[in-house]
Amino acid sequence: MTALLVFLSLILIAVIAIQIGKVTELAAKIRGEEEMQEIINGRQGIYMFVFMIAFLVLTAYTGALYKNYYLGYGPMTAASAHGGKIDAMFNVTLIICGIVFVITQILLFYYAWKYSGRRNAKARFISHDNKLEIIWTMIPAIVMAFLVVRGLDAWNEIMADIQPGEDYMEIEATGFQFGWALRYPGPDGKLGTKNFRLISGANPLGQDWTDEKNVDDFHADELVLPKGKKIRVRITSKDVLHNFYLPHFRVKMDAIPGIPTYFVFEPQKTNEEFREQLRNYPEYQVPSDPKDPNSKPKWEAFDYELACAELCGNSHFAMRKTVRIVEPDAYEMWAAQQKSYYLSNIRFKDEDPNKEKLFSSEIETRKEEFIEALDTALTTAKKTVQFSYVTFATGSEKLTGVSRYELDNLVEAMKEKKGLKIQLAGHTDDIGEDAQNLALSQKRADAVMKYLVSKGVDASRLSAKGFGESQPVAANDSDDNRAQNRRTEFRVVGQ
Ligand SMILES: [Cu+2]
Repeated sequence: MTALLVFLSLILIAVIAIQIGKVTELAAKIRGEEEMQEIINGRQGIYMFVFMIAFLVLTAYTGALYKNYYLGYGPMTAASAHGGKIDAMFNVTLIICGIVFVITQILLFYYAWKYSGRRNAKARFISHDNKLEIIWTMIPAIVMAFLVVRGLDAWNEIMADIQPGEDYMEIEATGFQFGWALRYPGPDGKLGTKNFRLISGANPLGQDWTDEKNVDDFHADELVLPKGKKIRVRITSKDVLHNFYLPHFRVKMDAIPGIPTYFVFEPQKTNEEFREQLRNYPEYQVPSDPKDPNSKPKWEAFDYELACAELCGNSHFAMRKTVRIVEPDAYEMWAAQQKSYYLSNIRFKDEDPNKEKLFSSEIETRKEEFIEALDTALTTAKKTVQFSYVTFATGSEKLTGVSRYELDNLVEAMKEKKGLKIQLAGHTDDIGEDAQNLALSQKRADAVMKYLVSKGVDASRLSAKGFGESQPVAANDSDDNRAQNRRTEFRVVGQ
């Protein structure tokens, strides 16, 4: 129905326009062409003038109407240290261009009205005027120089890298189709090295696991940062061009495959503080979900966002991520809960190049574990300690490289407690011949004893016995249980 009405209106307007044209033509014939032309010129001059006023008034009106949605004004005041500078720069440019814009529009339409075609009027012709040339070259040149110098100054300040000795935190954002992989440096504060040749299903960023700085690096699903700390974001891409964009912080930088870029900024308002900033404006008091009038108001549902500002493919929108700026304590708590990617996904798996060695942090925690277990054996009725990390090559008595760390803890304890005497015991699961298992467990217990002796423990304080499959700690009915039964232990026989 509406469509029909619109269609009919359009036809009506067209008919009216044609009729007016015919009437004007007729009137022109009656009055004479030239006289008629002059009347039309005058009328069009007035239309020009009316259009100018309507246009400028509406421009100013819409500008004022939507001011609370623009970055840089009222609720959208920047949330970073450098953001205010960028906003101020934009404002100065906007004011200068705005003044020029209004003046030129007024002159354009005013002249169209004032000098609308008249009989006998003659145009003044100026072939050249030095003064005029100088004026309209100098003024823009001075204004441009002012804007450029100011802009360069701000650019150098905002794009400056971290200075030596400055306190900062570095994170890494890798863009891919379609998402961001965020990597944090972990407790050591350093991001590990990467190599694109190492990228695989298990190693999505190509981290080099032989670099110890990678051991504690963790990957995060959301961008969480502490307030008031300088953040250096290392920005890269795995496939096409992306763009790391944090609108509320005025951070925007291309993510380019093969060329790492960076951006340094300092968040100054937590999400909570920014919500308070939005709260005072009516635009943010409407329901956040337009379909549900009972949903939280917009200001309360607000979260900062990380977006990709490069149209990088058909699911480009899916690169949006929530950003949380929190107080430094809350950040520390969050970071402490994050799990190292390497330790939880790679450590001791096939792709781990460090299977044969332990990192200092692991040596320390395992030592603590061992001391506690030994302490329990010495002070309670439970006299047996099971080695948690002593393992052998499959089917043989050859100790694996990492076994030595736990055995060294035992060596140290034996040297400290002079009266300590122990019996080493080997156990297997039920797979294979009984006699063979018994022999293998004896050989394994002997191998451990040999190692301890080689480290200077007196052989008289040691004995070794293989129990084969005779003393299982779990039913041999699953792979996990069998693994529990394959074990090496020692029993305190004197202290
Ligand atoms: Cu993208």
